[in-house]
Amino acid sequence: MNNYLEALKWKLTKPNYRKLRDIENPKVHEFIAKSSDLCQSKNVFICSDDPKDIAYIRQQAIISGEEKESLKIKGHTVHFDGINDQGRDRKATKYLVPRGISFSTALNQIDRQKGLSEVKGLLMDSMKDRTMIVRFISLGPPNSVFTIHGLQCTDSWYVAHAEDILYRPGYQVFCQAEPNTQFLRVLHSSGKLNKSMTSLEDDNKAIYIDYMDSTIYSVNTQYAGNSVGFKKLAFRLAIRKANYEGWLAEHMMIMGVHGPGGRKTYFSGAFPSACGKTSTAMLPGETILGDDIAYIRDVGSVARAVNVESGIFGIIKDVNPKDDVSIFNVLNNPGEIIFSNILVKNKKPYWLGMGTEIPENGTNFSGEWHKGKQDKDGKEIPPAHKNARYAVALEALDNCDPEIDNPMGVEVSGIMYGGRDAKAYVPVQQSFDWSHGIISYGASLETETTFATIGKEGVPEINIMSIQDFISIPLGENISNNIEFGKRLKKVPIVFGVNYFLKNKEGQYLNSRQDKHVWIKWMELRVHGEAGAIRSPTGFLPKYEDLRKLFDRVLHKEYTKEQYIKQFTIRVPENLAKIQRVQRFYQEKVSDTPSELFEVLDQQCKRLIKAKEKFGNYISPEKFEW
Ligand code: SPV
Ligand code: MN
Repeated sequence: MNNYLEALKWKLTKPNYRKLRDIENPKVHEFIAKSSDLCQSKNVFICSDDPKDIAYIRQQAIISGEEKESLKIKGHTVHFDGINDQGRDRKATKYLVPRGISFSTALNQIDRQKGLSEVKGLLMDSMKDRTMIVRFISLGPPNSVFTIHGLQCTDSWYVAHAEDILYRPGYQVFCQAEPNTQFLRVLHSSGKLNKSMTSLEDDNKAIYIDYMDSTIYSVNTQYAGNSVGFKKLAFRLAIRKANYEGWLAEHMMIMGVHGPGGRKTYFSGAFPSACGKTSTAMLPGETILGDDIAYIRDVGSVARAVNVESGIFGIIKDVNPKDDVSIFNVLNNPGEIIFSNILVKNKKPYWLGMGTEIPENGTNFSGEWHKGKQDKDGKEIPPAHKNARYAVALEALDNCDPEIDNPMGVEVSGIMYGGRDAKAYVPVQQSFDWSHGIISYGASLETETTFATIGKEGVPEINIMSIQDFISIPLGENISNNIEFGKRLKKVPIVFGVNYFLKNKEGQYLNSRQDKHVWIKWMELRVHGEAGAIRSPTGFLPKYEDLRKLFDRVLHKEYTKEQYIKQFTIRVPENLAKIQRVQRFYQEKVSDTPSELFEVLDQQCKRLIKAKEKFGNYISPEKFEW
């Protein structure tokens, strides 16, 4: 028996001791023992993959009050986060870096020693009268080339329960692994709690990433994006690992798109939070394999992808019976779901944009709520938070893709990038080649901040490949890794740029939410060479006739030439201004930008200027047809 296991013995019941003893990796014992010692937990619960352990966690989440069984439908519970803990907290999230290292001025970083003593100070004694729960997770399907092992210690039963819904169990994986297997570690504490069981000291929130030790510390927060370690926290470490090993860890959904003759073609897509990623993956008639994080590897010179997770932590705002049939049904039927930050009234959940009238009072993240209630700054509190969410297992959806646990992943034929861009990019376009797509759609992804992160909404920013917040290496390296990855493949996925948020001069959206389904079907045809395209300065555009047929077939909607021209007009000044912002960003903030990025953007500028000289500032797509 090693010393760490011995040291833990008095905090473990016999069954828990046995569970831990069956994992031979001494580093596992060490991390648990040191975490428990730092946080001074009263005892330690080791969660195996046994359904009894999982049921115990769920029950404790309710007994502790972190979740409430205040909803009528069986299996549904509600969790509330504190009023200042309703999204991913960028300010509180920092990379611990050794002295002399700098990733980019675009990232939050802190001297490693200083950060470690700060966060350990906050964690010290935080679990004094609580149980520390230990969860083992397999990121990606177990026993596959994609698998990464994860271990989290937390004092939140809610976090431990959410992990059960969102991730694949990993206890057996740890038991079977070699004693020296590498794994990611997360230590989380909700910190002091108030009467409603939400983190009290949110001013002292800290989410620190120690990449040197593959460890993440998170304290004084409960919002899942800051506390469920296998979501964005482990993702930050995975991006780093992927970069060094030559594969990709991406903020991407994965979906199977159904084409003519019953064929299915897989696409992955990167969108910043609250920009349509989940709703794309869930399109009716298609299959969803993942909605948030993908690992993509070169397997036999082909890009293959797995979903790192097995559940969805989805935005519930605007989920309505018309646009989101499948998930709306899931949310209204028995089954295990954790709702967070919604409004509860008469045992029913309510959220913004659900298509039903919302009551004027009830219980929400602010406690007892009534219309007109204000926060301490005099701001009106909405009935449900915009970033209210649901956590549900993917297998609850009737269109969950059957390949979800395939250890080889699925072959990715197309990759899409999309942000909130009101002005420049057309709704869908295909890149000229891999590098052009990675650079002018992925690395140039511009968007507006949304409610999914704490802070002001609607602020335009560059969000490289939609993973700006998670890149834990010099930013230029990440772009080079992407470019090189595609260049090594024999069968290169086609890269598309999409934009669901294009507006006219009057500020109205030019597309409806359903239109994305047509863009997806067009991409599927393009992958198989079954739709034409027009070569524009920014990429290949769809032809009107192809879209007209698809609108008719997919949405039973008439699609006029006028709509097409408005949506696919190349807006030269807006495109040039966008490129300039992107160039400036890389010149000022990313000292290791690969020269190819500037070359590709330069060529795009030249093409735009040439087109402008010939056709003017706003160019109908038909002008490029010949
Ligand atoms: C997102 O906001 O991109 C999410 C939820 O997927 S979070 O866990 O907060 O990252
Ligand atoms: Mn996400």
